[in-house]
Amino acid sequence: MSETILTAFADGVLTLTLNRPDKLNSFNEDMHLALRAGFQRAHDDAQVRAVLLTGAGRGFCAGQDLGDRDPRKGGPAPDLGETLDRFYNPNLRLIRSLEKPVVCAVNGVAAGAGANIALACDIVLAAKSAKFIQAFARIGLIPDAGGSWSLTRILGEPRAKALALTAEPLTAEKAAEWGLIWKAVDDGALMDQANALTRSLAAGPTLGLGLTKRLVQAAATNSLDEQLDLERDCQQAAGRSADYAEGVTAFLEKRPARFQGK
Ligand code: T3D
Repeated sequence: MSETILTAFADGVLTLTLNRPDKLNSFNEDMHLALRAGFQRAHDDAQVRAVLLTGAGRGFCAGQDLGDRDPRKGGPAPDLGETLDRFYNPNLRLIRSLEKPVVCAVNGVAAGAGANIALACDIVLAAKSAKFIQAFARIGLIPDAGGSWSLTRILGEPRAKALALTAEPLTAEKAAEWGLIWKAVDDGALMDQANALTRSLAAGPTLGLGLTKRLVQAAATNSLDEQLDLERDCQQAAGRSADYAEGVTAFLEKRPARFQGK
């Protein structure tokens, strides 16, 4: 059986490629667990300074493998609350809590939970031909994998509701125009740009970048006072890092900095 997640490591970048191209990289249990192992490695391994998530073949990810949910096979209705708890939500939490940059290169259609896993990443680049589809409404489900949260926070209720209720495809360019993703790029340039971006983040002051991620995420629920306190604490930690000393020294010596992520 082929691997459902392809893993590669170079220059501080852990690249995780969803690899069920015949099914548009839709999720089965094995792929959930392999993705979780990849993000857990990113948490545990100090050599990993940034993560790049992408898909094999023409799609990024079509969400849940619906072949595994075929009601015609009989049996009781599945407990989808349980599958979210067991499979989707742990991966969402690992991505959001990882204090290292996660870049997502959306190489093709991103539907259902596939779209929302992309949106959980820190910087999303998408091929211009890619589309984001909140496909849940087509099959009687609700937006999961954090979609009801991220769509609403990023886009506001009017656009979040329209996308979720209609399941209308959103082009990559429109997603970028709306601020849902960072950039839509020419298809042929996607992986070069995503690789270059992730490598440059991995070579950066990743301790400070991780703290920055924590701050931006906390801002959504913190009051200004809470956020000012958190900025103080994070700046205190950043100010004690070797990377800060190196950054200032490199500036004064007029040379590129050599950051170590600590
Ligand atoms: O169940 C739980 O645990 C709860 C969690 C749910 C999370 C969810 O993600 S629910 C939403 C599930 N996803 C969908 O509803 C999307 C289903 N797919 C599509 O609507 C379309 O495939 C796309 C719009 C994504 C792409 O359309 P198109 O025309 O480019 O490709 P296609 O021809 O439909 O698909 C190509 C192949 O991939 C095809 O297989 P075949 O006929 O060549 O053998 C198709 O069946 C397969 N495929 C695509 N999506 C899925 C899939 N197979 C299984 N599950 C899929 N989700």
